[in-house]
Amino acid sequence: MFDELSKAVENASHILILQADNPDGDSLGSALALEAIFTEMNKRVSLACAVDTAPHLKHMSGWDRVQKELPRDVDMSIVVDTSSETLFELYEKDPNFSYVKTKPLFVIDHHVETSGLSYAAAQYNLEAVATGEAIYQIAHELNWPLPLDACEFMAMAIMSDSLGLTTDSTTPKSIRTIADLVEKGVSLAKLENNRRELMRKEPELIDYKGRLLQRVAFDHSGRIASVRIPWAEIERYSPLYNPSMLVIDDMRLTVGVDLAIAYKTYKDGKITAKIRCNYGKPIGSDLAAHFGGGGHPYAAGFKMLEKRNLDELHAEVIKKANELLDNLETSA
Ligand SMILES: [Mn+2]
Repeated sequence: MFDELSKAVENASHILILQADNPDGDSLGSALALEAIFTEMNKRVSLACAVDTAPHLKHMSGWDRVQKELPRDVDMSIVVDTSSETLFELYEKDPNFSYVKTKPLFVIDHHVETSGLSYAAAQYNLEAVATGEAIYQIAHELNWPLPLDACEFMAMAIMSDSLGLTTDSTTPKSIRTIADLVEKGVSLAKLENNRRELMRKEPELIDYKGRLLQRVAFDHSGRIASVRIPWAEIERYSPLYNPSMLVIDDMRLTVGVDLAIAYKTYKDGKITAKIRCNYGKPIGSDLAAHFGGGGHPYAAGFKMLEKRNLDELHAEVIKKANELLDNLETSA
């Protein structure tokens, strides 16, 4: 099944691993795992992504080897964790990407319901909870070497996309893959500790979080929790942490709450809203869409293009959320 990929890797001396414009723990872990595998096979490997690596992913050592610039002398490339051309908008404008596309390009992904990349030599869209799991399967079948760092990166990729093996798409095979990786020497405790070290917050953020929590307002009989973050606080605390992310999960995890909303007012007076819904109340994307935004059923957001009074806007949000929650309950 992976013949074409196997032959291309065998014949290549310089391999490029590409992440799309929305890098996450799975794509970075997968890229670093392939780098470790191919390095072990005495290949030269380059990593590229048009977007900066997010701060919360920097517990994966090697993240700083991911470059924005595309190399001009590769023999082949592998795109990890995406098969959508719209997610390569930034590189589409880069003349070096046209060069990359003249060489065999492979896709390793696990999102089965996508259109694919028209210029790919072959696409491997495996049924797996993460691209990390797909890579393990391919490496196993092709007898690629699996050094310990490759195993650690695959485990991090799988744990990241499966939220610690708790998502709906986690299968017995995903869990067996993790078991295999642990057998090969991966310490999940060590990986989790590295991740948590990076999540530590500055002491002043603890004080700020306390103040934010005191300002959480409850509407609609306590079913909607909201908080407002003014520009002065965005300016002061954003370099340390995203203020809404400090409290939105505590708000969502309050007994009786169906959805949590964090509003931010920017310097120009424009308002954004981040929406998080609880399990069984998937109204996030519909609510956001009503205000010109979008997202997923449980995580969505919008940005008001014109200046609005926040009290009035909030009243409209409550009204619409109320309506959507009512519809949900009558249709259930
Ligand atoms: Mn993924």
